[in-house]
Amino acid sequence: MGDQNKWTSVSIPHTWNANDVMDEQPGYYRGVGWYKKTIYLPKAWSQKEVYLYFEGVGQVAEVFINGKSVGKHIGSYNAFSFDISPYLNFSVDNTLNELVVRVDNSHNENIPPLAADFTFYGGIYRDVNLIAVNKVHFDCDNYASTGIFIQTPLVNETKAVLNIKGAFVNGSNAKRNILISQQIFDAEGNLYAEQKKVYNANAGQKLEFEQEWNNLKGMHLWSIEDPYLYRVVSTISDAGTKEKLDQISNPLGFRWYQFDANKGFSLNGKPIKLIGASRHQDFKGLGNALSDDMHVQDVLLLKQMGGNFLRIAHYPQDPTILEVCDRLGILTSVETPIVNRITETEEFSKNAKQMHLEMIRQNYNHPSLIMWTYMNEVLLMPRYNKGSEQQEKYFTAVAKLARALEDITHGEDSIRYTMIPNHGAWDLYNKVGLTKIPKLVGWNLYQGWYSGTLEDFGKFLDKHHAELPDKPLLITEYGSDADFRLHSFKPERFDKTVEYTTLFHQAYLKDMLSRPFVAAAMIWNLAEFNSEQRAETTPHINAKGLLTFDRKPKDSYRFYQANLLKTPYLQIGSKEWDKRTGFAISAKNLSSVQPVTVFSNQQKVTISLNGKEIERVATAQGMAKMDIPFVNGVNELTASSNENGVQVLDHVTIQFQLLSQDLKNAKLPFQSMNISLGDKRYFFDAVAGQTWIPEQEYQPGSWGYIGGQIFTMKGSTRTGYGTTKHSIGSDLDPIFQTQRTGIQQFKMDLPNGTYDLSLLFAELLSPTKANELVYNLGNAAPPEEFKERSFNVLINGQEILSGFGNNNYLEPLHAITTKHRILVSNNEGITIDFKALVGEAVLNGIQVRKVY
Ligand code: GCB
Ligand code: CA
Repeated sequence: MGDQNKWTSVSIPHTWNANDVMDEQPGYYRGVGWYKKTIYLPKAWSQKEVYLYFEGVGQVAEVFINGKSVGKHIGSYNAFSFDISPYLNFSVDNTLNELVVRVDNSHNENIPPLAADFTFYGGIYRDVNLIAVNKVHFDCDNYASTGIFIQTPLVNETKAVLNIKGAFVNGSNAKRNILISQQIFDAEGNLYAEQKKVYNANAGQKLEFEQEWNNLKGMHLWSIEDPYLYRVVSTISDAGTKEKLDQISNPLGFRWYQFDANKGFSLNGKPIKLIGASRHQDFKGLGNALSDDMHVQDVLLLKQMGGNFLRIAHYPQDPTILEVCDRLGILTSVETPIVNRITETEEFSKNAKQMHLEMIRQNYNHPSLIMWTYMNEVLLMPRYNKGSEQQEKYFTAVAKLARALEDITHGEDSIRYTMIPNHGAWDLYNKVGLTKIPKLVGWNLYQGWYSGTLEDFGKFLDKHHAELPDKPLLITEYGSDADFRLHSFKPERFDKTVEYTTLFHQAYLKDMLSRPFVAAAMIWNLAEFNSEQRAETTPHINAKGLLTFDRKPKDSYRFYQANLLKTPYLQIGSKEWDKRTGFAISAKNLSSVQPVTVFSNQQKVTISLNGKEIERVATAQGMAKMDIPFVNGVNELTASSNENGVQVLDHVTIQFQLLSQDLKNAKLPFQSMNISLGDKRYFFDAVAGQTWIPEQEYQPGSWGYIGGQIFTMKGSTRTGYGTTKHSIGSDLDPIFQTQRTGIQQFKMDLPNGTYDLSLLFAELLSPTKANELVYNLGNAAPPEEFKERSFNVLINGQEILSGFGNNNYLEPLHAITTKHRILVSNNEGITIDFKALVGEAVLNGIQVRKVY
C-alpha cells in the first residue's frame, strides 16, 4: 500500500489537484491516491456500531480497515458510509486501528460526469465523520441518508399535513420494546407538535415507521423573506426504561410552491421571479477542498446580492450549502451530474441511477429544495455521426435513461418538481423528448456571447412559450466572461470586458423580467471556477463569475445588487481599476474624460471629483452613467444619494496617469506608456499597477503603428479580434492574444532622452491542429492555417532582431518579450521598422519608459 517514504502529511478536506490545474502543462493528475490514518477508539465502542461517513470523495473510494477492504463507493459528489464495526480492534482504550482509503479520479466511461466545463478534482475533499451508534439506532444503511424522510404533502394558509417516515434497527441480541418519538420544535425552541409510538422489535430486526399529522394549524410559514425553520427531533428510546438510544434532528419548513407555464413561479401563493445563480464548489488556490465556512460564505454572497435561488450545479455539493439555504431563505435545485453525453452501458446507467437515488435520499428534508434535476446539456456532445442510425439509437438510450431517472424521482418524492437543463439546440432536445420527460424545462442560453446577438435571447423565450405552452420555462444558465482586468468604452461581444458583461446582463434581465412566463433567471455563475482545459484570457478559469475566483465582486455582481436589493444601495463601478490612464483632451485642457458607472437602487446619484460636485444623474436599470474629467494624479471620486432621509455613499481613490498625444508637451512630461497592439481594450495589470491602452494609428508629433491589420481568428463565431488561445509563459494573456499582423512601423515622436523599450510578441497560429481547447458552445473556429514567418526589427535604423521568427524565438503560442535601451537624440524620436523576410511581421505589445 504505497511506499512509506512517499507519504506526505495533509489535512482533510484535501485534493491533490489544487495546483496542477493551474500550471502550463495541459491536463491534471487523474489517477490513484492513497490516504492513511491511525484512529484511536475507546474500548466502550466495542458495544456500539461504528460507521465511517464520507461527505464526498472524488471519484471512486475503497475503504480499508486494518488491511481489510470494507467497501467501495462510486461517484464524486454524494456522501457514503460504511459500517466498519466488524473490522475494528478494541483490546484496550485507544486501541490503534488503521484506516486506509484508496481514491481514484481516473476517467471512467461508466461514471458520470464524462466531460464537462469544470475540473474533476481527486481526493477526500469533504469532511469525514466517525460515528458510533447504539445497537438500536435509526437506519444508517440507507444511502448515507439520515434514515428519516419528511414530507409536507399539503400546506396552505391555515393548515398543513406532515408526514415522517423512516426505519430503525434493533441490532441488539434481544427482543426490545422501542419508543419512537417525533418532536417538532419551533424556531424559539418550543414544542409545537409531538407523536409517539411503541414498536416490538426482534433481535436483528429492521422496522419501518410512519407518523403523520393530518391537520396542523397555526404553523409559521417558511419564505424567502422569513425563512422560518422548525426542527424535527426523532428519538429512539427504550419503552420500559426510557433510556435514550438514538436521536436525529432534521429541518422542517412549511411552504408550498407552484410552477405555471404562463404565470411563472409562486411561493406560498405569491408570485416570485426566481433570480439567482449556479455555483461551483472550488476556490482560488484550494481546488475543491473548502472548509464549511467557505461554503457558507458563498451562499451569503448570493443572499447579499439579492438572489433568492441557488442552482446547485452541476452536482450535489457540501451538505452545508443546503443547510445555509434553509436558514437564509434561498430556494434551490440540486442535480445528478450527467453532463454533455452518456455511455450506453448497463454500468453507466446503474451508476447514474445510484447517484440520483443517493442525492434524493441525502437531501430529502431541506425545505429550501424545490426541484430534483438530472443531466445538463446532455446532447451537447452526442456520440456517432450526425444522422447515423447509431446516433438515433444513442438518442433513444439518452431518453431511456432520462425516463428512468424521472421514474426514480417520482417513486421517491411525489411533491417536488423535476427538471432537465438543456443547451440552446431547440430541435434536438424536442426531438429526443427531453423537453417532455421532466415537469420543468431549463435552458442554458448564450445568445450574444458564443454566437448570435442579444436580441436572439428574447426570441428564444417566446419560441418556447409558443411551442411548448404547457411547460414551465426556467433559464438555468446565462452569462458572459468578464476578465476583471479588461475594460472597454465601446464593448463588443466576446471581448471579455467587464463592460460587455454588464450590457449582457442588462439585456437578459430586462427580457426575463418583462415576461411573466419565465419562472427563473439563474446566472452562470456566482463565482469564477476552474475548468482546466479552458484557454481564454484567464487560462483554466471560466470567467463568467459575478465574483472572481477568490470572490471579489465584479460590476455584474453590483448590477444585480442594484436591481435586486431592497435596502438603499450604492457602489461605484470598477473600483478595483484604481490606476487608470488616458489622454488629455487637448494640449491646454489637461483632463481626460472617461465614463464611470455608479450602481444604485436609488433614483438619483450625485458624483463629485476632488471635492467638487460634477453631476447629478438619474439611475436607469440600477445604473447612473457619467463622464468624469480625470486629472493627472489623485482623483477622489465620491458618489452619493440622499433619499427619504437615507444617505448612501461610496468613495474611491483613482490614480490617473494623464498622457498627452503630443509626446513633447512640456506640461505633461512623458514618463511611460504600455500599448496593446491589435487591441481595442484597456488592460489593468494590478500586479504592476499599470494600465495598458489600445493601439492607435500614427499621427505626426504623436505615436502609433503604420500598416498591418488587427489579428482575427478566421471563421470564428466568437471573438471579433485576437485569439482565445493561451500564450505560454505570461499572465498578460490579453496583450499577447491580440496582435497587429503585417505591421510596417511603430513610431513615437518622443523628446530626447534615454528610454527602456520592450517589444512583446507571440505567434498566434499553430502548426499542429489545436485540440478543442475551448468549451464547445457556438461553432468552434476551424484550425487556422499556419504560415512560416520571419522578420527583422530595426530601432532608429539599427537592426536589433534579425530573422526573428518561428525557427528561433517566435515559438507558436509562447509569449516572448525583448528589451532594449535606447538613446534618443537630435529629436529623432523612436522609429521601429519591421521588415518581413518570410510571411508577415507581427507585434503584440509595446512598453516604453523614460529612464532619464
Ligand atoms: C454551459 C454549461 C456550463 C459551462 C457554460 C459556459 O452551457 O452548462 O457547464 O460552464 O456553458 O460557460 O460555457
Ligand atoms: Ca496586443
